[in-house]
Amino acid sequence: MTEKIIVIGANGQIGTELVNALRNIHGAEQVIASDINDPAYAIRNTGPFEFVNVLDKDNLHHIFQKHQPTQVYLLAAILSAVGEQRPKMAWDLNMTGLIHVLDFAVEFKVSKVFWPSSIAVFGPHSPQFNTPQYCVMDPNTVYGFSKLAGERWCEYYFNKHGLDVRSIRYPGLIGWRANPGGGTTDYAVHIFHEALKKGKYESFLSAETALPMMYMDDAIRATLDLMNAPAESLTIRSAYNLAGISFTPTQLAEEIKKIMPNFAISYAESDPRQAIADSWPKSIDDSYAQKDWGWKLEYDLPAITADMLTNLKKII
Ligand code: VAH
Repeated sequence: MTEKIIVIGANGQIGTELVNALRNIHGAEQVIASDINDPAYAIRNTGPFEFVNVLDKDNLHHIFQKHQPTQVYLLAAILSAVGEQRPKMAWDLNMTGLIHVLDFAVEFKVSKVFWPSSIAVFGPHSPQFNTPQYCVMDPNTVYGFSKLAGERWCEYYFNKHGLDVRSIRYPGLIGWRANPGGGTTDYAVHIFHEALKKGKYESFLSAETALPMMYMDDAIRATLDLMNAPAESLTIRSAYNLAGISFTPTQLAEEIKKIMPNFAISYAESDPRQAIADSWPKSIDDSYAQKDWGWKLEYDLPAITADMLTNLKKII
């Protein structure tokens, strides 16, 4: 069957990479990039584009009516740090936007929907190490509990409406093709840009703040592996834990110094994102993803560091 895929939030860190990956697989014309803003440079003139505001039901309904999508990827969201500055806007976009898309996916019989969750669904009382798929989840950021509630909605639409919606609890994502947008893990991308531009970087997270991270190439492959898995093999309809690799700003700086010996890292006195990071797990158990759809990580910290510096050097 010829797929017709809509990516909503195509300008974002994940969206731009997903649009390119999906266009390489299905052909540019089969993948409609959409966003509330003009197309980002990374996807401009590479295929069809629509303006979409997930909070405008008429606009969204028109796009579903016009394109009759077979798959929808909803990536539009406000992330953890910005979400604490604009809590009501974050809740509205992350929650109401999701429900609009779930409803239209049912109405237009979309065969598969993808929606990103995050390790931000865990909180201060969740196990901090090797955090399991099922445990206490008391997220204390609007972003975190909007993702937790979103997981509940996804599982509800699967059970009540038979909608094949799939999701992943992404760790922090690191990539060179598009910048992150207002998260707590953004330091792990900014550090590479600053290392190449200035030879130094002031981290807004403290030296020993360990967080689960993942290279974007792994994250995109995981997303497509999950979406291509046979429905009957999936035992999780909230969102799959995905571990990535855990490291601290110090460990990342040490890895950069192996390639750029003069690079220097310093640490900000205090930053509101530190409390968010401290509420998140330090490492994740992703055995369900390994069992259900054969997940296997490829990029470790040395590979991430080498690939980021090699590619950013060409565009900075
Ligand atoms: C954030 N990049 O920092 C996102 C992510 C696990 C973190 O969800 O908000």
